[in-house]
Amino acid sequence: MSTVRIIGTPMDYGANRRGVDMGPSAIRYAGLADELEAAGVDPVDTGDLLVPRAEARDPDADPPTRGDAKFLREIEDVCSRLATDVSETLADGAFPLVLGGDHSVAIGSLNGSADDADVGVIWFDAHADLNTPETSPSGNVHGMPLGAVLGRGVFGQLEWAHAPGVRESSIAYVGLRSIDDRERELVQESEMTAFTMADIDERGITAVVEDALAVATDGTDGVHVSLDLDWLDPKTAPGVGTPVRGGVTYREAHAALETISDRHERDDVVRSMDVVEVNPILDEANETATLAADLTASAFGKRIL
Ligand code: 4U7
Ligand code: MN
Ligand code: MN
Ligand code: MN
Repeated sequence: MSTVRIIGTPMDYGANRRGVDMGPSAIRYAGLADELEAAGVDPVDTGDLLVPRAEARDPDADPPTRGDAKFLREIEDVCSRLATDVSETLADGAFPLVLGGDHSVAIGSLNGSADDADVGVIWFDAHADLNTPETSPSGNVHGMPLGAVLGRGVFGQLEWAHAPGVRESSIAYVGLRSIDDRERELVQESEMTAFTMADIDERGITAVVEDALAVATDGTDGVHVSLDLDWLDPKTAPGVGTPVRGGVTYREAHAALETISDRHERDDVVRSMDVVEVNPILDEANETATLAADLTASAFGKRIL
């Protein structure tokens, strides 16, 4: 039975402090560990990384922004420790499952996962998250994790952010539907593969996820799955900070993660995962956290029969 190490990362600096720091508790409360056990894996919860309250910072210290990326120094501190935990988990032969937190936690997960390996990425998200401080319209780092690991813009000089083991050509987006004008050009000029909602409409979720798996496994040592809950339609997942209409349905989401776990059961391809952007403040009776726990269990092999 494989061991899944749950690493809570209650950080909301990247989403400009809006409540996603409560995501790990909410997902645990929704029964994640029991669901994983039912799926046939052995969950070990290592608790939460320490994420200092931004309010507790010395008010006389430098301002919380660096260039056009808010809280970048605080994010560096958390992501550096997360990267260490993720790479140690892999070295111990266990599977790192990171609970966010906002999507900037993926900078830590990916630096850890790709510490000593070439890693492909499947990015389930409404958004492209490819901004840099130079291009971001908001300054929020949760819109920049892929820009960071690819070392774009100023991130090229930040070793904690840039993950050279993640190659552009091994990244596949699934479900894109909200993209800034500048980001659209960046995606089009890049070597990444982008499956939009329109591709899912046309071809069906299973075919699209199989293609995404082909991209992320080609020439890599394994795949990192990053699940942003705003990938789903806000009617199904209301507890997210940046909802966008027209997302995948409950069934499509399950089918996608079941397709991932079917492939994983054959070839052992998935090496790390994060589940991010659950915002309990905006949720309805923990619905989105429950969905997050459920989808994660599907990714680890939970089935109806
Ligand atoms: B998420 C945005 F401008 N692109 O950069 C930005 F629209 O992790 C949104 O996918 C980012 O939830 C969304 O701030 C980040 C914006
Ligand atoms: Mn995201
Ligand atoms: Mn998103
Ligand atoms: Mn690095």
